[in-house]
Amino acid sequence: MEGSLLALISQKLDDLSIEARELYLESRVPRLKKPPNPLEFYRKYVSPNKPVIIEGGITHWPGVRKWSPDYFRNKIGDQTVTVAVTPNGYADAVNGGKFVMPEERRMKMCQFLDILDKSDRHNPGVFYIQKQNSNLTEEFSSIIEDVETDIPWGSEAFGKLPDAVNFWMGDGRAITSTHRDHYENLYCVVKGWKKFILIPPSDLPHVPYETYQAAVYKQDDIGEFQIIDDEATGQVPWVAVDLLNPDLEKYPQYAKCQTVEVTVREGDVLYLPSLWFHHVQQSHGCIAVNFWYDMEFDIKYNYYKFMENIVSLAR
Ligand SMILES: O=C(O)CCC(=O)C(=O)O
Repeated sequence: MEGSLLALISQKLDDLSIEARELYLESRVPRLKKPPNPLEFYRKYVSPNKPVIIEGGITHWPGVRKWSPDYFRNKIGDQTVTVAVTPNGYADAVNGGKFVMPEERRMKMCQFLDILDKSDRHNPGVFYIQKQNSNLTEEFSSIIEDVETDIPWGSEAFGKLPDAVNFWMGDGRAITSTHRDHYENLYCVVKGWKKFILIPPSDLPHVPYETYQAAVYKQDDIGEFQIIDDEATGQVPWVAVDLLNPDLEKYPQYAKCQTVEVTVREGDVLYLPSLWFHHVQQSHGCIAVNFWYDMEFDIKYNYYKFMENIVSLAR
């Protein structure tokens, strides 16, 4: 009886993701040529929880013309910044059966730029400015005049100012592993490009999860990276499948996910709705700024949490 009930629940969860595709999801992320007005943005994208690209949405920012390694060297070269360092480009990702977080280093911006342009060859590892604590306002306040501190049509649609504004810059080998956030995300590429692989929240039943011991990378005296358990953080549930090389023998249910790929180019804005899974790659030296608006904890959130509970029963 229990087995047949679980099979029935699994079938209904499959139906849910198929129906979401039939009813409202698209196989490609639509592209707008100009910023939407707040009402249109809310009605067509935020309310149905659908991603969209706004081409050229930030080309009026002075940073799109001005930001470059030379400009940063002159303007903020002596500024101390926080950098995530890993041996392989994967920060906050599964390695060797553990969930491994990066070593966080504080260094001058000019040192980081030397490492990025390879004029400093003494630093093995992949360096990525990716601290998500509103680091634009905290660590990059001297260049804030080159951008806007919110996206006006977004803030009007969300009915508030962003909860965090983050600055990202790093190595082309840096990859953000698949995860989801409870934020509405307006992701702006200032230089280079980012490639997102997206999975809609309705595919949650097919996204394999495992629980891993948390750990951090630590570079030792001879330059090798060790993985040290982080007992305080304990066990972390994380997406178990590598979207670039999915192991379908181990995780056959992943084959039912329908991923959508989208490249965000210089000057473009991606609206990444809350709870969508995302995996991110980038061009070398790519610079981005993103705005996180905490999602509404409304009926949509309630339904999603309910689905999470049902999925954990059926797994
Ligand atoms: O740009 C990246 O590497 C990751 C972005 C991301 O995960 C986010 O904005 O939530």
